[in-house]
Amino acid sequence: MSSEQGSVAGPPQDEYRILHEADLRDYLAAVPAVAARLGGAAEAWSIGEVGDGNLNLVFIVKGADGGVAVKQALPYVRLVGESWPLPLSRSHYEYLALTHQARLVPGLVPAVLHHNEGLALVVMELIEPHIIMRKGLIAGALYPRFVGDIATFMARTLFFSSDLALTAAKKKEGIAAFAGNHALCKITEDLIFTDPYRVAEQNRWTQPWLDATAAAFREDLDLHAAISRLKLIFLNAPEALIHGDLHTGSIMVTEDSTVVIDPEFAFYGPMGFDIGAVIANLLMAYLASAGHETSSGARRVFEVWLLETIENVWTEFSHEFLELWRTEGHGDAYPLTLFPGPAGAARLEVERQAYMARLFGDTVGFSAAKIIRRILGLAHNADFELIEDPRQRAICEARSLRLARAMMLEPSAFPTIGAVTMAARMVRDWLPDFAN
Ligand code: SR1
Ligand code: MG
Repeated sequence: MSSEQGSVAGPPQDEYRILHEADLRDYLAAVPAVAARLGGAAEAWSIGEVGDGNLNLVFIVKGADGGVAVKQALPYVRLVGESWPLPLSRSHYEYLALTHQARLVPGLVPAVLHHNEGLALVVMELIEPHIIMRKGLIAGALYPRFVGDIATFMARTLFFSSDLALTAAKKKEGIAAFAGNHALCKITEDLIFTDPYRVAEQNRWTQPWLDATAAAFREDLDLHAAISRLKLIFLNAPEALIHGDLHTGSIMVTEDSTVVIDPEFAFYGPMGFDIGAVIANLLMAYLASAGHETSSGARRVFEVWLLETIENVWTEFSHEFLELWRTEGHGDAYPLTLFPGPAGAARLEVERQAYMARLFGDTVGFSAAKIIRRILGLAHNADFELIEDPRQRAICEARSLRLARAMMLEPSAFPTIGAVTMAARMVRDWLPDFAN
């Protein structure tokens, strides 16, 4: 029995075991903060395992007065099984990231009610009536709050963990605190930056239609150089504490609320990896949309909204990030003493714009990498997978690969987010050879 079950966090507690329903009920009943939130008799609580992600168990528990979500890390990759072990410590990093984010963007992440290191368990408030954003996008739903919320989430979490806001000492302490999460980084390094470009047992794609494209990606040395440059940035650029897996399956939404979940891949890495993840997943939702329409043009309003959303994500993020830099840029980078007077202020502003242009370039590259991995690598996404007709699915995927390949190989053709959405609009009507 835990000595600290009433606290949100404490030292390593119970010895690890996979919790099943009865076990979980007894465990939660002994955590006062959780039992109070659920209310009523523990025997009457409903408990259901709802995890549909690739790695963990997720339980929804409901009582007379309220509900909680319980996430427990498994000692292996759920998607693959026990043959692929994975450290339980990811739960520790998820807890660290969630509590850090809660300070910076309260309301945009779930509140942590309890954490048990030994059990690799985090109990959070139940986010209701939200749904996973990816499911909403597949259904063609519009989310008017999303842009403002995700722009704020990214601007504040990235800025306040960067050298623009922190002293060098604080920044290095942050890097050290997350440095042990390297097994999760390695998943990204392999599944996103390496495997889709080589023969790898776990790769898969929509056959036979994408066979030739997959082979071409495995042989394209320019592409291999481009993805390797991006991999080096991922390995080598601890710019900020990033979420690390910010796809639309890690975002819960209603029309008027957004909550970002699942930061177990968090570490100090390149900011463009998070921004690129959001943009990539919106681009895939856009290019998958044709596969979900019941008649030609039936989802046009949704698709127009998606393209506007993609543009606004970058525009609002960059606006908010720059405002933070101008007003709260007290970190050790760009010391204000080096930029005195009006001439100094003007020169620093030029530098800020150059910084954002470089960050946008990273974002475009990472966005492309995120698209390619979902079509040629191990872990696919439901946007495409739920297109029933495999040939139609392959058409949507081929369009996405064509766009992603151009974004990765010709960054100078994508100097603005408008250039990205324009290219997406053009490729939406392109037909691959196998479709003719
Ligand atoms: C084996 S894990 C595959 C993917 O699931 C997670 O959500 C990450 O995106 C990871 O790359
Ligand atoms: Mg996840």
